[in-house]
Order: sequence, then C-alpha cells, then structure tokens
Amino acid sequence: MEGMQTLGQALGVLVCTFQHYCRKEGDRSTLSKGELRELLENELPSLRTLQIKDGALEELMALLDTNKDNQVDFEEYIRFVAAACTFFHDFFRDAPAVQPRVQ
Ligand SMILES: [Ca+2]
Repeated sequence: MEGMQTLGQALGVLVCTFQHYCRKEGDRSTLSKGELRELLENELPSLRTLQIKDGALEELMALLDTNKDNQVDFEEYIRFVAAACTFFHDFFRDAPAVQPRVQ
C-alpha cells in the first residue's frame, strides 16, 4: 500500500479530530452543534460543494444524536464515521485502490 497512510495513522486522525473540536466550547467530551459544524466545514470541505441547505446541519445532528442530549458524543461520532466510510466504499467500489496524495 505504497503512498497510503497506515490504518493506525487513520485511527489517530479520527480520534484526534474529535478531541480537537469537542474541547472548543461547553462539554469538553462531546460535540455541540457549533462544534460539529466547524468540524464538517474544516475537515470535510468537499461537503461545501454539495451546497448544504439550511436545516441540513440540524437534520444531521438529529440523526447522529441518538441519545437526544443535543450533543454528539464519541460513539455517535464514530457511527457517523462508519456511515461515511460505507458511503465512500460504495462510491469508489470500482475505482483503483489508490489513495489520493494529500500535501
Ligand atoms: Ca448525544
């Protein structure tokens, strides 16, 4: 898998990304809606090209927040990551298994 990051590095990024954003305001172990917005905007900028409509963040938040405490905890975040991985897996099923190089 030359040119790809290791799975361990990817796991580290998943954990560190959550920890970076969850500590910005309020409860330091969960993502508020504002923190979720910031995470998505900064870490998944390609979502912006999909022109997220008003209310889409609220819908996503409601979907992710399965225990209905208005926060996205680590388990809820990981379920979102798993769903995103499944989407990418299906989307790129027939593409060559080469990760684009990120500078
Ligand atoms: Ca929650």
